[in-house]
Amino acid sequence: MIQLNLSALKTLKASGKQVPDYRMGADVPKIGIVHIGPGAFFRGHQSWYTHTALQMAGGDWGISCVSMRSPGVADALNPQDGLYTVAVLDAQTSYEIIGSIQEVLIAKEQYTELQARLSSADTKYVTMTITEKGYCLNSEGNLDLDNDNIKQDLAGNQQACSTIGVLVEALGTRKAAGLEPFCAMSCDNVTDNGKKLRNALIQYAKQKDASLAAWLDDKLICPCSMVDSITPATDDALREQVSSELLIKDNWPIKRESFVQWVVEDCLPEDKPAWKEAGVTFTTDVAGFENAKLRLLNCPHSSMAYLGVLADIETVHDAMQQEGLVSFVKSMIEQEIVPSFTPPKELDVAQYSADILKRFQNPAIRHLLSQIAWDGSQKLPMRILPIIQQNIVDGNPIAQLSTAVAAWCLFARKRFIEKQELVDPLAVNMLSIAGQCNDDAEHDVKLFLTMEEVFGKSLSKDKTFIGALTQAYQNLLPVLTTKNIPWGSLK
Ligand code: CS2
Repeated sequence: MIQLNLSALKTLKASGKQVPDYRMGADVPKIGIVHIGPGAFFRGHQSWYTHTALQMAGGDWGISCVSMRSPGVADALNPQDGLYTVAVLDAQTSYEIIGSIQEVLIAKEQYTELQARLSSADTKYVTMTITEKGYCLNSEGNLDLDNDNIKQDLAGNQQACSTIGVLVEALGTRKAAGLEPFCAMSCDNVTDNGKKLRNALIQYAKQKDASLAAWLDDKLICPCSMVDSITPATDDALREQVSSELLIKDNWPIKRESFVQWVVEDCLPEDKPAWKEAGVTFTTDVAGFENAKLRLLNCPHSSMAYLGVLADIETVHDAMQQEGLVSFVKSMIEQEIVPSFTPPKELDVAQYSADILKRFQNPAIRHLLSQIAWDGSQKLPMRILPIIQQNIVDGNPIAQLSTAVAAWCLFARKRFIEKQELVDPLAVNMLSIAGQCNDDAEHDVKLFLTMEEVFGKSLSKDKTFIGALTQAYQNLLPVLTTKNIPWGSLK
């Protein structure tokens, strides 16, 4: 068993094993891209697209990754030259060694190097997968100036700890050096992700330096994008599978389904990797694709996660074996989600939705519902609540979507009752509310609706929503003790 690194690849190649790697024998490329948040999704998706682009068209685009919090990815990938395996687990299983990552920096300890990378003339793109909470937005989608990290960064007496603060510092350095801004690309499940990122950067700059904010408003390009591939967290089973299949020790392989899609707003600078050749879709209507994906994949995902965890169901595949849950999700899609938005003209919504449910059936992918349940306070405002708001305006039903929100409330209570960790930036608030619940539906729902960071000012006071959520909560309440979802009584 040899450690995965360039020399290991050369050995493997010499052995005749098919180990495609664009860096085999090539010079180490320039760093043209800095990526913030090198988690599993990025390494199964954008980093794979850039690697594929290099395989197809060559070039010297290399990625410098930045971990804003933990050293785990750096400790795993740096000893193996940034190389790692993507295992595609679907009807067929395949492995590919990805070579687009050149280094992983740890922001806290390597802040000077990080700023040097971001302000280098070579760096043309900064991409990010920092999850919904990483943008420090309020419920209106603007920069939350009361966010602890933003306040600390604006105070300016220590190195920045928020992505927004780190990027604006580097953009200021680029402006002073007479360079153009880098193109900043959000690759998260955030509605209008490029617009919100751009606004947050400019709103932050306005607090520090009005001329920088004006320069950014004039020059900064932040394309919107929609990203999609089901990429569960890595587990030891995958590490063992990769080492026995490839005869190498990969510290942190990635697994994902075969489906992968990246839709990017067609406003990028000319100079870019061959992403189009690699299969990236460039379009002016990202919003349509983003709406379709958030509403037809992520909304059902979260609904299944909270209902499934309440019923002690473990994975998405397991949930798809539960007839009651599947018919509830299908009915929610048809009755309440599809009527809520206008899809891109080229998208066959029925087929797209059916394909997503088929992807959820993938028996080779063990996607934990408890992982999808993370950060619900940040996900609901992106993937469930906007649909409810739209349906109220349009006079369309919201009962099943309200059941999904009620399931999130009861999920918080389950975590409180069972003293289990609740992974969410608002966990303290959620658990405090859960601890005050007394099974009176009106009382309990009123408590959860005090979370204006989640529900916003209008929805938390909307009588139609309050009524529907209270009814849904009442219907679902027995599950806290029975762990049995009363599918028949759910709308
Ligand atoms: C999931 C997403 O964890 C979650 O919230 O809904 O990560 C989902 O797997 C991806 O958006 C699929 O593209």
